Amino acid sequence: MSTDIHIEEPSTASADSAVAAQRAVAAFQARYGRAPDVCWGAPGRVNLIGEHTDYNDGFVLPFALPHRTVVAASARDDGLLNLTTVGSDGRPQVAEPVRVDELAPGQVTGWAAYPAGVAWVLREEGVPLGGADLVICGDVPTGAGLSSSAALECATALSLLDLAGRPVDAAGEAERPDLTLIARWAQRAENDFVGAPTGVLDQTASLCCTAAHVLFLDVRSGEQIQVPFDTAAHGLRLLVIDTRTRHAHSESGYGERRRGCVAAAEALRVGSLREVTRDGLDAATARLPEELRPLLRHVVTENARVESVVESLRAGRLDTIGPLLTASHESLRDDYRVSSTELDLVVDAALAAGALGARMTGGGFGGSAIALIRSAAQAEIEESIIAAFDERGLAHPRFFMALPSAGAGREEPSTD
Ligand code: GAF
Repeated sequence: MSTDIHIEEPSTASADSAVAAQRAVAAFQARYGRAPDVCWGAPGRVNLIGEHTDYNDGFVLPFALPHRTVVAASARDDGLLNLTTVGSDGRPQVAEPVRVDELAPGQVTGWAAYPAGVAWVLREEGVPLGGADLVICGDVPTGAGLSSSAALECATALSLLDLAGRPVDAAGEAERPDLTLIARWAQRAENDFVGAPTGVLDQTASLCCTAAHVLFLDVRSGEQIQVPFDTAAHGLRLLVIDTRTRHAHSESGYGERRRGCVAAAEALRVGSLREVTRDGLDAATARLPEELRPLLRHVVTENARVESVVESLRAGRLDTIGPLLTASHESLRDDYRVSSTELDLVVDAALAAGALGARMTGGGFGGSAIALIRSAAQAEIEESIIAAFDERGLAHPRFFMALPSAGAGREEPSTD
């Protein structure tokens, strides 16, 4: 989902969590004249496949990026929540202080609504929160469909829980909330406080992914399987191409698709579109009004594609998943209609230059695409994409290689 969180992007897409943590701690020190009590970080994500399936109770397959949002925090005893975000230029942006016990949806807007929303949910859930000072630093690209908002929500939740004496890494702690529950709380902050009707994909990815794996999540049952994803072992790379575009109708388009899925499920008298099987697709399609049929087709075929990708990965056939990624893009473009000119251009140019598969990732309407490529072909594929953008007079996209990285956790600031 797009956000307007003020975390400036690095000019290159390098990521080092210890450096991000050090920046957060230094910024906290500069603002408050003392070290923070706690420091937690949470990553952005790439969704390998399984798009717009999470709010249909289906399957998703994300991995965590090395790019992280870090929150350095200390408790206050006066009930105030102070929020500061610091861009890569070191420039702080300070939100209007709010009282934790007065937080209510709609009261805070812009980037500060995400951490404030998390404090609101924790308070509603009975977590004992006094006030807190939070300083936020990060390098998750914003507005790129790489889940910067979930990274901020999750890092905030972990920091506030730690301040409240309920850290997630406290062994033997009976009151310790699990990561799945925190993902639901962070989603609730986004849905009910910020007002974005997103699913639970991004928050689960940020909290639960592990290095060198993609995470299979069955949203209906909550089942999670860590599936090894080692592109290098196959001479491959996963390239992320950030189109640096975001289209004005992205928020309304997302909500519209989600409402369409609810209407289709109601018409079919099922709890969610997840209930429709591949074998039952034709019969179910025939029972729907024309305009809802493509939504159903996308959700059912996308769930099947996720299962096929997982099967291939578990069988050690990572090099065969390319066509499934491309088929996912075609379905999102033609049936779900959430792609964009720039995303289609990236996918077409990457495939024409030899990518094994390519697709948009995330909510769509702009943002990023991914391409599975042979390592030796990276320069040629990037050049082909740039040439396609030049030909259309479009601003160049930004490229980086995505390595499945660790999920959220306590940060150890670099001592350099
Ligand atoms: C956005 C949402 F936040 C996710 O919940 C998910 O629906 C995704 O779009 C599409 O798969 O990232």
